Amino acid sequence: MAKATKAAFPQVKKPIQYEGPDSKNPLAFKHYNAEEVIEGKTMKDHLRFSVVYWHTFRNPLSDPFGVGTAIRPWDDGTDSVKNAQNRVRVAFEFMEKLGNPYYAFHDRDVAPEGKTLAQSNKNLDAVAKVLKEEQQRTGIKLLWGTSCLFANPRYMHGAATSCNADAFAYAAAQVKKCMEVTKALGGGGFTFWGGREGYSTLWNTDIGRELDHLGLFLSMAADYKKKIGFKGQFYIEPKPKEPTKHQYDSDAAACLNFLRAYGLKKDFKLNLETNHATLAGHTMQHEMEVAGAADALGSIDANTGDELLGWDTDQFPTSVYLTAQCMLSLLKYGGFKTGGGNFDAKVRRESFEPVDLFHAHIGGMDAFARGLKIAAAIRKDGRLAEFVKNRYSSWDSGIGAKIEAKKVGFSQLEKYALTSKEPKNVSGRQEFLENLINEFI
Ligand code: XLS
Ligand code: NI
Ligand code: NI
Repeated sequence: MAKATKAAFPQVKKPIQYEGPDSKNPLAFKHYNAEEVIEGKTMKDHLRFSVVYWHTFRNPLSDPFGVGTAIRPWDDGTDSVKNAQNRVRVAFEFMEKLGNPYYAFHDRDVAPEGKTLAQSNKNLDAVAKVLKEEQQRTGIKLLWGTSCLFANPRYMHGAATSCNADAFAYAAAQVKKCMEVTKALGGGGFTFWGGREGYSTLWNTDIGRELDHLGLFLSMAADYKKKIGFKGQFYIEPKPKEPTKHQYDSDAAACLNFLRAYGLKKDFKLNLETNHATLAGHTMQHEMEVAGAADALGSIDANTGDELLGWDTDQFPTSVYLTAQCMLSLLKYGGFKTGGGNFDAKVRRESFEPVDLFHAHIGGMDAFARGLKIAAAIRKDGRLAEFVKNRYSSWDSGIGAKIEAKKVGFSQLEKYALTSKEPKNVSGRQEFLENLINEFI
């Protein structure tokens, strides 16, 4: 099948090129040079950029105070399957020109929801057919699929944690289908963001029961994954609030605890999102380190919030300090295996033209490419890693090594403390280290 009939992005005639840091061309990369090799791997393979269908192709750019402003000339304004199929071709034209290797979707952003579940499944199949054609035509791959279990009113009380068992069943059926489609499209993963899995008031909520149901739901998903031989990675995406007052998957640590409690740790990794981290009162670096240390760092939703706004603004990442921190943690834990740098981000309501989608993604890709270069330079320099290593050197021999090897208990330690001098501390050198990092920014 052919591409979208009329070019949807006439300002961008050919793929965005790398022109280097001195370029003044707004439609060129200044830092993202896909084939440039860093630490033995191309930038493309390190960063594994992914475009999200929901924000980039479905977000009308409305806010609680006003209607959508987005101009998307290819969209005929209907909820038809035909319009959805045409939009797929536009999406792939965009991604071909941008040069990102991956994309991600929710079942309900790619295809319209029908009057019945059977009709919705049929619609999804009809659109997935075009997704497959376009994937084959362009070589762009599906990073992960996910089910929208939060927009339809049937999920107002949650999906897996709904008080209504019928909603749970419906959600299971929806995930089953979406997992099948994700598998058919060769998807690298499947994400569970806990849309409305949480509560608005404790007066009507049985937390224990709801968490048990969430555990059951995810176990069933893992069973079904094995049953159909879907090899993709499962991810949980932490977020502390919004839309509910308290989301059960509040942060990386809460998710890890949940996964361990329900015996699911082996089946899931985390998909961390910067804006969710900050809503949880953490930095993204904190979340990445918590996940990395638990061998659960799977993928990232590469966006950012606004320090002065307390909600999920899902902005494109532009802070090099942030991306350098992300890339340092990522490289430290061995890089992406199945995951990627997924731009779960939307242009501002005032940036309503199609070309703004290019500016936004180019900026995010360049910011991460710079972060990668900075992180690699810090690692090559070695002073930071050396400092941390030395800081823990008391554990490498003597009593520290004995503790780590579980060779001593409280009695031996008491004996040791009674016969040793007062523990001698050395400076943490925070300011020295902050200055060191700034040498590279
Ligand atoms: C919402 C989430 C969502 C997930 C996918 O805040 O970030 O977009 O990434 O369901
Ligand atoms: Ni997200
Ligand atoms: Ni989000």
